[in-house]
Amino acid sequence: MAVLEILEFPDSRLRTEAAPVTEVTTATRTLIDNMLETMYAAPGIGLAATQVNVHQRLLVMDVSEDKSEPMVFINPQVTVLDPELGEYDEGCLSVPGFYETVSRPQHVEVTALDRDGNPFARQLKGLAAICLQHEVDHLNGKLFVDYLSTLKRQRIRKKLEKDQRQRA
Ligand code: QAP
Ligand code: CO
Repeated sequence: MAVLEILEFPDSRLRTEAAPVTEVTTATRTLIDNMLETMYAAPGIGLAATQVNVHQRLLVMDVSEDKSEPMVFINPQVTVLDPELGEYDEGCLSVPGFYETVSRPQHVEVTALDRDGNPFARQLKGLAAICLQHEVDHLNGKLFVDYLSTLKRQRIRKKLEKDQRQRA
């Protein structure tokens, strides 16, 4: 297994729309394992393939307290079950150091393929529902900072660009 490099805002590659996975292969499962290792190492609760510069519709999450419940979603399709919005202070491994309040539906159903390529459906509530929508946004080239004011987003962009220049 391997820890992969995570793209950081405002990298334009994070704006790529990911393509559906056409076949779940051993290469897909290797990518999933590496994404889980990368997410746990960070540590984080969710990671989309887009963030590791792989533009396929695939994401991993683990919102459990003791990091014992890895979840994998390939070609996820989200249906909102209750449109009532809830607020959550979201972060993102691609936007390190920033947390801002975002409103999203709190109860969704997701259909997807599992790591063996078998279809499944699951209802998610609370943090799991929020995290799933955040990760599906990545697959569509969208970031949580897009929900913020232009002023806040620019402030975050300038700080991260400075951090990135100092590391280079
Ligand atoms: C997405 O984000 C998420 O800034 C997953 O310095 C987060 O795992 C969805 C992280 C919250 C809903 C609510 C962020 C780690 C991890 C940072 C993450 C950081 C180190 C973010
Ligand atoms: Co994110």
